[in-house]
Amino acid sequence: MKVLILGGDGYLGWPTAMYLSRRGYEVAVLDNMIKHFWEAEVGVDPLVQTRPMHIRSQVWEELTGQQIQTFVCDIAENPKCLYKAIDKFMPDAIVHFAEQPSAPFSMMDRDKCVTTQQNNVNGTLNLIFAIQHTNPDIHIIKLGTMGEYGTPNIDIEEGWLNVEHNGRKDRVLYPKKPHSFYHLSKVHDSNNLEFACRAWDLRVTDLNQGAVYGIDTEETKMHPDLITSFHYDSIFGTVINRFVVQVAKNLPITVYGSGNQQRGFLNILDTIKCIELAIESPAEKGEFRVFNQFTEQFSLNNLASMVSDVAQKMGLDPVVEHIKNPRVEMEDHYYNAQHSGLLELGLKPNLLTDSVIESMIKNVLKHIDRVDENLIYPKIKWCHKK
Ligand code: USQ
Repeated sequence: MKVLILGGDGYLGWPTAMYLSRRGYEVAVLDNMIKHFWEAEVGVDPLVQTRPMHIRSQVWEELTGQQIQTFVCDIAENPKCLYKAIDKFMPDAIVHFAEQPSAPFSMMDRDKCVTTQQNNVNGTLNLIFAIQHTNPDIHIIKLGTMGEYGTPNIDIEEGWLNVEHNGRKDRVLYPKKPHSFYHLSKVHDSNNLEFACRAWDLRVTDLNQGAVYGIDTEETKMHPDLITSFHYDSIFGTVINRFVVQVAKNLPITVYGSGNQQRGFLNILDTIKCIELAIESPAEKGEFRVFNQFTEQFSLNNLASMVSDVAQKMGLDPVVEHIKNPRVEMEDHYYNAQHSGLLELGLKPNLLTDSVIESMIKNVLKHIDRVDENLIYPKIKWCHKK
């Protein structure tokens, strides 16, 4: 089976490409490298510099004999190159990671907000049109986010909600109350994709993913040139990855606000497995299928104490600091999100155990001199007037 991965240079796209390639899929990656530009613009750097995508692909071929084709293309700005890549590679499935992934980046100023929404919404629209034009049978696997839902005071369902109103019943897309302009961009994507399924019989799986943690996979460990991009800064770093780096560097764990915020989380290994499961059981023609892609739910306080306990056992000296929340988000709220779809497809979760946290800390310690303390505290506020 042929799989084209959009955003194949990134934290999740590249390990997914290698995983699938190693398991017999014919894989191509496509990226415009814009993330490196955004990183330079906001002055951050991954923990370890990754090798360029085409070099990683060469190293992969030397190691495994498997080819990962590369396309350099901006799907938001230059849809023609996307059409061409699809025509040339003729994928059965397209995995779409090619989006600006940071909520703080999108809240920085007008320019970053517009960049985020243009990049994400236009890119997805161009993909929808490219598929309708080339081969409507291609299965789109789109990375959405649990943050699309926000923190409603009712149970979160998997994408859809059955409603009864004035004695009549219907099934509607779950109402969304996201946390940022970034999360909103994914809501817009979901709406556009759902419409394309209804209008043009496309087949789409929208994976509403929780915050991902983890540094490596079996494949990234095969060669130093195959590592993936890992961020710990306050713009592109996700919370568990940040906490782990903070204890390794002997800096306070930065819990925003009360720390009672609850979120869904998953290991990078499970992200990749979920993609494989979605590819193997495609959505039906005309179906907009949604899975909530996370394996465990924690409060930020839970996470801080889990990371802190492990760090202490390792002889480190962790401190938990509650700092003023730079975001506008509920801190005390109900949270109960369904997530049975991927388990039913066969997902066996890799949970956040002490040994997982320990191995992440050990991994960071190897590169500890690269950690820039200036990138730890958040500088972007949701409400500029506060
Ligand atoms: N937080 C802290 N301390 C920190 C960093 C974050 O307390 O040092 C808190 C935030 O206030 C928030 C929670 O941790 O309540 C999660 O923050 P995050 O930065 O890990 O996650 P988020 O901004 O929601 O975005 C990340 C990814 C995004 C993905 C999303 C899934 O960057 O691409 O869509 O996780 S989810 O969190 O389910 O929306």
